[in-house]
Amino acid sequence: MQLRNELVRVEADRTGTTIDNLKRAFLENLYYVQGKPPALATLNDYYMALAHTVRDRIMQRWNNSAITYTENQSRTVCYLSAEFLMGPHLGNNLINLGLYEPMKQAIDELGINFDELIEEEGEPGLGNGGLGRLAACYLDSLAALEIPTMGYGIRYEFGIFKQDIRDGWQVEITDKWLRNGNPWELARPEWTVSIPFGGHTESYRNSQGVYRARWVPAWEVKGVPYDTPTLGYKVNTANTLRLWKAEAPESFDFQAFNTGDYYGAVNAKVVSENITKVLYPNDDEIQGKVLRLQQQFFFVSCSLQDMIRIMKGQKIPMERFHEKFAVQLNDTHPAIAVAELMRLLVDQEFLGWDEAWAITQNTLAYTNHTLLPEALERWQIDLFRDLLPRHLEIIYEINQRFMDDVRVKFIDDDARLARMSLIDESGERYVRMANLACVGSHAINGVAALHSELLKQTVLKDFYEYSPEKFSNKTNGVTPRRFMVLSNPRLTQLITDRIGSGWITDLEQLRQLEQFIDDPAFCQQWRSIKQAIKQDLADSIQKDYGVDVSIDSIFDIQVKRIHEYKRQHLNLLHIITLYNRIKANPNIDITPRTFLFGGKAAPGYFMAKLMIKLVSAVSEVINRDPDVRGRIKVVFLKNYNVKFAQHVYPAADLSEQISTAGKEASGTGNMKFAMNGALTIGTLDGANVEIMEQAGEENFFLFGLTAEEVRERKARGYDPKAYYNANPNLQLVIDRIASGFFSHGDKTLFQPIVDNLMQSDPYLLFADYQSYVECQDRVAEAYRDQDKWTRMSILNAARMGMFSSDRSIQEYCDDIWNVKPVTVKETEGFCSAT
Ligand code: GLS
Repeated sequence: MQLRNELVRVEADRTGTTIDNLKRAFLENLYYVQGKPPALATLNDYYMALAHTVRDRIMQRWNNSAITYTENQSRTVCYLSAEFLMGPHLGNNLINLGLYEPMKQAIDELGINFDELIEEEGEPGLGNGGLGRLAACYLDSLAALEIPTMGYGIRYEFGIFKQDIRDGWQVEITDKWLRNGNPWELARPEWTVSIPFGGHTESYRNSQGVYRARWVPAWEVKGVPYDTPTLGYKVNTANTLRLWKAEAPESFDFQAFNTGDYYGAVNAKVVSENITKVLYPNDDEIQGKVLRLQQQFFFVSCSLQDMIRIMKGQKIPMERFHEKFAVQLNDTHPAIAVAELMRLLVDQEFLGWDEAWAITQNTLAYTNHTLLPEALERWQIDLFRDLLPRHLEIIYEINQRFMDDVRVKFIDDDARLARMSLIDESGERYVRMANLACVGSHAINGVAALHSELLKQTVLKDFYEYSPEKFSNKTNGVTPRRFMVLSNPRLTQLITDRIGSGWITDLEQLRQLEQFIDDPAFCQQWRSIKQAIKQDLADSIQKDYGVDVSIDSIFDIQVKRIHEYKRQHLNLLHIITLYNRIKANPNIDITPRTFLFGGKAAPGYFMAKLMIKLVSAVSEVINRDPDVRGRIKVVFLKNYNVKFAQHVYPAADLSEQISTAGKEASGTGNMKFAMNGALTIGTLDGANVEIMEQAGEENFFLFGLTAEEVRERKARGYDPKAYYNANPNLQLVIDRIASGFFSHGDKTLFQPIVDNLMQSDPYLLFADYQSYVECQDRVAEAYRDQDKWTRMSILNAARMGMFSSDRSIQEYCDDIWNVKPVTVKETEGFCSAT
């Protein structure tokens, strides 16, 4: 059956963009999609009507992109990631469509508060933090750069938990983000795939009498794709984020049902659907649970099978898989793709091993996102074999060939062979996913210059020595559309008034702002915008927490996942130091500060949760102590997420990037703060190094040991007590915590933190304490000269051009993916594809 290729004129209510069109479209969607007359409509109904009005205006671009890519058989980037932390879609889509202002006007004219509708949208929290948000920024830039792209991931029914704070403790609440429906996605059940699990393998002879292997799985689940468009900024490109939902096969229950085992039959359905039920809430740490491996294999197999379907649909021979697709592995979470692509090509498409291997290596590339040993993924052999018996065979085969190559390249070096093997045999046996990713990829990269160097010197040293040509650095970036244009409209306006709007897609143009640092009017505007944004945040803090904060204080902000290596507790040591100074001399002249914290702790991470409790405990004492006289305020902002982040970055004066050097792979919050004119206090860690290089040392508050010094200090035998004994201020801080001063006299509550620091201090807080406090004193001093501070703020923003994700993505396109932009054609009406 084939529709005649007729041109259909589309109704203005679907695509029109005059204020009148937009108003009519909104009312129509309210009536016909939400099924509500205005008199009965809720705020959510209004939001949904607006979302549908926007979605209608995306469809033409989305369909035209699909048609263009299909007709041109375009080379396509497939970004495989277990996490996509997209944030709210509505405002962002309006920005990318260039419809933000007209839509605001239309909605306001209808007497509805547009900003409230924007705030009404929840967010799909399908990620933990930086890694998932990076994937989202990259989709934005890929579309902006008109690169044909598929994002592939998991449609978790429950995303990252909602965080409440009760009595100072984190409480986790499930995130039912799909409760009110999701207007941004379309289910595509027609492209459902089947995912096998368990069972055994066997060999058989094919019709030519050749032995082949075959997997006889014990069970299977269906993968149903749900598509969300990802728009490029003011271009026709609309790419697809395809997230997979696990469902039970329709026929699964017949046997059990016929034998009367109704419960067993239904239970099988529950088990299948569990696979995509919930996101594991750990950042920078693995969860060695079988369900996690199921999730990984599930979405990888769904995605690779989908690519094969697309190849066949476009009649491209399978030998050209690597020419059609560039597949990026976002960390090792999708590393099973190495074995799965081999299985699909060899067992199902009947390619020879060597040809399949060349295709696999040429297709895949791997990004490493962390050096932390607790994040290196490995799977127990038995668990792995039970779930993926054929993949274990394939991995053994890859390993045997690989070991043979290493053996001749590095002769008589058994220790090296043992380290590089895909199988860890030092004790209990494991499959090493980073090794698998390295061997199966043609390119390997870290996410900041320092991190990429350390990768070569430490965790991936052997792989670097074996194939140095595979390694490169791709420093992370963030999208200026969401993190400047959408979240900071006032600054965006000021900048655009001065230098035009070219910077939005070419962030280096912000350099032009440097010419205005001696222009008092510009500086004054810059400063008053910052103050106005701080006032908005202050108002919301007053409303939500009942705490008064002054916009004349330094807004000193640390928002990120709570982790010992990120050292929120070092920040606290400084706060308590200031407090002790005030207690010792209540009339001391200190620069007022508002310390804001935000971030989630992994539910099973005891120390991180105790750190949240310590922030709350310290804030309770300080905020109400009359001696402080409001000069210091401390607030823990609950449920930090993308939506809230958009209000936080623009309001910051000071960005805390204080991880132990060598531990933070890159960081991306550091970039978002600096773009919005915050100054950074930080260590030489991750991308801080490059941020300081760009901003200039004189515009950056640097403290602490370098990664090299940290290594030396540890090698020499680090003794935190020596620092404690030598530093009376540090002593007083620790003693106050230990004494129960912040815990209503309870000496045991924070003892785990105190003991950890006194006995081992694995993240060297004590070694960096003095340097940090002195640096914070320089911050306080600098803030007193508002003119100078404002100039530094402008220079920071002006020099952050390289941290646009457009730059990062351009580098991936040129050096790793070898992919070029494809301009999507514009049509007036729409027509059926022929
Ligand atoms: C992370 C790193 O910890 C961050 O430093 C990095 O910015 C981010 C994106 O590359 O990846 N790795 C991880 O497991 N979670 C992260 O946020």
